[in-house]
Amino acid sequence: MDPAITIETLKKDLAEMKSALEKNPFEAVSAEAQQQSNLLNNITLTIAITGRSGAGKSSFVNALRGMDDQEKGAALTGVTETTMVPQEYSHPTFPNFKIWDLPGIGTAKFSAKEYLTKVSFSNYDFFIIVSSGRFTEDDTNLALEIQKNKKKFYYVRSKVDIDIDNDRRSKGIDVGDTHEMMQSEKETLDTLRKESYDNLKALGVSSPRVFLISRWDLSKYDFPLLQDTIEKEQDEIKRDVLIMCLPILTKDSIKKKKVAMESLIWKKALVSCSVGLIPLPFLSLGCDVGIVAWTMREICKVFGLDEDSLNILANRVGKPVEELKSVIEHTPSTDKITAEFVMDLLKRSAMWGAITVVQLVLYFIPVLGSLYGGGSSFAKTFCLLKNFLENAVKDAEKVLAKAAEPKRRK
Ligand SMILES: Nc1nc2c(ncn2[C@@H]2O[C@H](COP(=O)(O)OP(=O)(O)O)[C@@H](O)[C@H]2O)c(=O)[nH]1
Ligand SMILES: [Mg+2]
Repeated sequence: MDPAITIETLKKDLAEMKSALEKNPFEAVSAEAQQQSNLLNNITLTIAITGRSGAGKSSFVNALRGMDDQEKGAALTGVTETTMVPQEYSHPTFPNFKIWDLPGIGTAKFSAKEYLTKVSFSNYDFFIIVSSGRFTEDDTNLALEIQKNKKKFYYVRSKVDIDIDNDRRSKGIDVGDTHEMMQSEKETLDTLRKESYDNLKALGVSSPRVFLISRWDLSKYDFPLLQDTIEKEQDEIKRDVLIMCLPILTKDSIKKKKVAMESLIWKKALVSCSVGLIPLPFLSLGCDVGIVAWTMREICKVFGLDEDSLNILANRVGKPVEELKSVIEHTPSTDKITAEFVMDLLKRSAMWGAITVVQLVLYFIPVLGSLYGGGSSFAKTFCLLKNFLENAVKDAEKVLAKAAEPKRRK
């Protein structure tokens, strides 16, 4: 594994940790790091998708999980709902990220209040109300009730790709005419925005906010804005979980994941090296190599580089998984990332254990000297994880580009 970080960047990378340690005593930061370092296992994020039957709820559930509708374990789409039973769908690689496919509110004639009780509203972090056409009184009554219960909700207008296509056809625009196509798409989106706004206004909503999406391409239209909006309205921990778990759609989503992981790895490194404070098993070379290997596998999952994520992506884009794997240069497959693998890296990582790096870390954050190994284990572990992250980012970008390439004709 080639070093992808330099000493110059190290200082910047440790800034968050330094500022946390300036504000609070080391023990408090360490305890918080312990709690947060395992956020992908400890924190549950639960989203509820609701709306009329046929609105596109189940399809959206699958899209949020990065899945095709035909994937094993995918929510069934195109079926009429007959029961009032909410269905839970976990993320394929992060089981604590749960998306609930709720029955359409119009399925049985309940009031919004009865409906929310029936679907156990308190279980969800927020609601997404989906409609493929006009929103109805059922939708707005539900939103009001959600608000009364101090939860957040977001209106989503689905299937905008169909509206765009219909408008293009009715205007007689040729698909080869990129300029005309883009112009027509913009007009359709403007019309839909105005229509949804007026529609909700007429139903008594004071300042409606509607996000236009297509299940077939979450990187387009308003999905990125929806994601940003939800993230801003979540607390820091849940926001990071959301960022880590949502599918990689663009280079920007890779960037966000990187930032979220950066704030996680110093905590992981601290926990793995806090052996002077808390005795831990599996110790070798001054840090808990088990935690380090686990973190590396987590990084792979967050960046979609593990076997399961790659298979799901291959299925979604209709390409052989080997084609996607062929561009991964730096990240080993997750089954190879074991404690032995980490030990081997630590032994070979001369530069990261170098006196200059340790001195820099200690000069910057002196309290780390109280850790087992006088800070050198921390410096090594942190650099190792940071390096792994940088490499995973590079590979994730290549996989994203490969997945987006047009399919080869047979
Ligand atoms: N073109 C297009 N079709 C969609 C979209 N979302 C859902 N559909 C289709 O609409 C139909 C109903 O979707 P489904 O997810 O089963 O709706 P639900 O009853 O609300 O769960 C299915 O045939 C989906 O394939 C979308 O964004 N674009
Ligand atoms: Mg459904």
